[in-house]
Amino acid sequence: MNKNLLPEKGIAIFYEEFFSEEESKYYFLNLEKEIEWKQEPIVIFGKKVMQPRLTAWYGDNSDEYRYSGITMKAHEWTPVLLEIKKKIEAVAGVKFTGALLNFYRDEKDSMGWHKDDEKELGKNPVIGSVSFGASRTFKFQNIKNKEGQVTVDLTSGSFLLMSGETQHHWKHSIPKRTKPLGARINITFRIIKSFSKR
Ligand SMILES: O=C(O)CCC(=O)C(=O)O
Ligand SMILES: [Mn+2]
Repeated sequence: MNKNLLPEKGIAIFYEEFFSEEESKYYFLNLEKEIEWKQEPIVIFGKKVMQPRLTAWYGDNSDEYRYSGITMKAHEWTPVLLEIKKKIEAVAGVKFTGALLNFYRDEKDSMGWHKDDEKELGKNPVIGSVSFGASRTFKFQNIKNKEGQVTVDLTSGSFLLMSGETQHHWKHSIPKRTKPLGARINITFRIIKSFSKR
């Protein structure tokens, strides 16, 4: 059985070799080529700065999704994204309706501390996160307890499933590294419960 990585107040189940090495290589090459990767600005403390990675947003319909102060318009699912989505849904027991994709070009690309708690995701979001390419360290930090930190190596072909109250009590990040690393693709599948009116 796959165990919960979190000691309390949330559920994060890690499936290390969810996809085979061969599948993972194929998915990496396909996504690197087929996805419309872009470097987008993000608003931090009211200031626009470029995100330290490339991103893309894919989903069931062409509605817009707000994420950290920016609005992204969904591209239509590609056949490969639908194939990956189907495989993780069989284990997660939910239907995902959108996915945020991240391309970390090297060890200098990163994602800062945040919670996946956009109101469009509802009260207790289910987030299915898959990784291909270079392994990166993923950190959880308990928001009340400084000592509460959990680290997991997100290896190629791994699947991390977050649910329950995780996004209320834990922040997560992908820190920059100093050791040279190759590229990594991450897909975080989400369920959009409501669309914001603008
Ligand atoms: O790259 C990762 O594993 C994390 C991505 C993430 O946290 C997000 O897209 O919200
Ligand atoms: Mn996140």
